[in-house]
Order: sequence, then structure tokens, then C-alpha cells
Amino acid sequence: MDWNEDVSQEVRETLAGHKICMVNVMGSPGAGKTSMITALIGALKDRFRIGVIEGDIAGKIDAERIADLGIPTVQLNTDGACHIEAMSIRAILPELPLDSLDLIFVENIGNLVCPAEFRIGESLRITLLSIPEGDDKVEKYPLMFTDTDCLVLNKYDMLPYFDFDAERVVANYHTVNPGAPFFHVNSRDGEGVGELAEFIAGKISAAFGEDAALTGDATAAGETAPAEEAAPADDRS
Ligand SMILES: Nc1nc2c(ncn2[C@@H]2O[C@H](COP(=O)(O)OP(=O)(O)OP(=O)(O)O)[C@@H](O)[C@H]2O)c(=O)[nH]1
Ligand SMILES: [Mg+2]
Repeated sequence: MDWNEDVSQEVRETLAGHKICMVNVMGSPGAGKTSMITALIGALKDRFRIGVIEGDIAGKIDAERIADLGIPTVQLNTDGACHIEAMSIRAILPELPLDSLDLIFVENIGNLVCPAEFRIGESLRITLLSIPEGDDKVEKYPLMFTDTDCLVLNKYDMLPYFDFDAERVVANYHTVNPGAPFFHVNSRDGEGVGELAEFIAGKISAAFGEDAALTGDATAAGETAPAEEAAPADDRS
């Protein structure tokens, strides 16, 4: 773990040297990680040059989905490991055009346990929880919700069909991660993705200055409020 921390710091410094923000996307299998990254690419691609590292135990289905969008994408197969380690990111980074990127999304391996334990050089962590997974996950897998920068409640369009108490989830999340932002998102039709995109844009401009944005107004993005001011948890429209 100590060694992973050292390599993670090295990756962070490499990325900072290129003024790249790396976002570590974590969540269960099928929570909608690839769908959310796809939606965020749509929302951010005119402002930032985006690359993607697709983590999967096997196969390259998700990498092909993202590459089809014309985004520089590399597949990282862990051959059985349940998480990505910093060493793997360090090894695969040269396969991306680092001089022509501002933002890299890393889709971590689908699970709510080990990915949270390993830093990979990211500047921002996003934890996804989708409505069909159930509203008890923060209590059962607290580290995933403690050691993150924001929570995305994905598949929010499914709220009317599941016995999911969103207020309970947010209350539990704020018990382990006080004041941290959260977003209600439907990655399939894009609802809520704009607010999340502005949150990310604000983090990039805070880290690298307004110049980090190619064409957008990063200052305005930085002022955008996170989900505490977005749709209330009981808004099922
Ligand atoms: N209704 C609804 N379906 C969604 C949403 N987001 C994703 N899906 C669907 O959920 C399924 C899984 O989505 P993916 O994006 O592949 O999930 P993933 O987390 O990348 O899955 P793995 O890579 O296998 O861990 C797909 O059928 C998506 O169309 C959403 O917001 N609403
Ligand atoms: Mg995926």
C-alpha cells in the first residue's frame, strides 16, 4: 500500500506537469460508469481535450464504446484483479497523447470495495451508486463513500420503480463524508449530467487556472453549486 501511494504521487506529478486532471470513476458492475463517462464526454468535449483509460478484468467492450466517440482510449485489463493500481496507470499513461489532453477519465473495475483503497494518481474521485443497487450500500461499503470527492446517484430515472430512499443514502453519505457534494443523474438521457460536468470543470480550473478550459467559461463553472441545490431527493419527475 505504501508503495502504491508513492507511485500514485509520481503519477500525480506527471499529470500535473502536463496540466491534466485525472478522474477516478468507481462503482459496482453495471452502475453506469461507462454511460456516465460517455455523457460527460458529450458535456465537456468542447471545453477540454479528453482521454479515457478503461479498466476491466477482461475484454475491451467499454474501450471500444468510448473509442467510437473519437476519444483517445486505452484498455487496461487487470487479468483478475478487482481494482486498478497506480503502477498500472504509470505503465499505460504513455499510450495516451498526454501533450494533447486536459482531462482523463479512468473507469475503475466494477466493485464497491478495493478500488477505494488504492490511489491511482487521480485529482478527483467520483463514486457511482445506481438506484437498482439498493439504499443500504453506504452503510455496507463505507470507505467507497468516505474516500471520494462526490457521489453520483445514477439511474435516477429508476427511482419510481425501486424501494430506494435517496434521503437515507445522502444522510448516510454525509455521516461518513460531511458536506461532500452529490448529484442525481440519468446517464442515459443526460439529466443532471450538466451539473456534474460543471463540478468537474470547476475542479479543473481550480487546479490549473482558467486557461485549462479551451473555450469555456471556467470561472462560471467553478461557481456552479453541487447537488445540494439540485433536484431534491424526492423529486421523481
Ligand atoms: N435507466 C437507466 N439506465 C442506465 C443509466 N445509466 C446506465 N444505464 C444502463 O445500465 C447498464 C449498464 O451501464 P454501463 O454504463 O455499461 O455500466 P458500467 O458501470 O460501465 O458496467 P461495467 O463496466 O460492466 O462495470 C446499461 O444497460 C446502460 O444503458 C441511467 O442513468 N438510467
Ligand atoms: Mg463499464
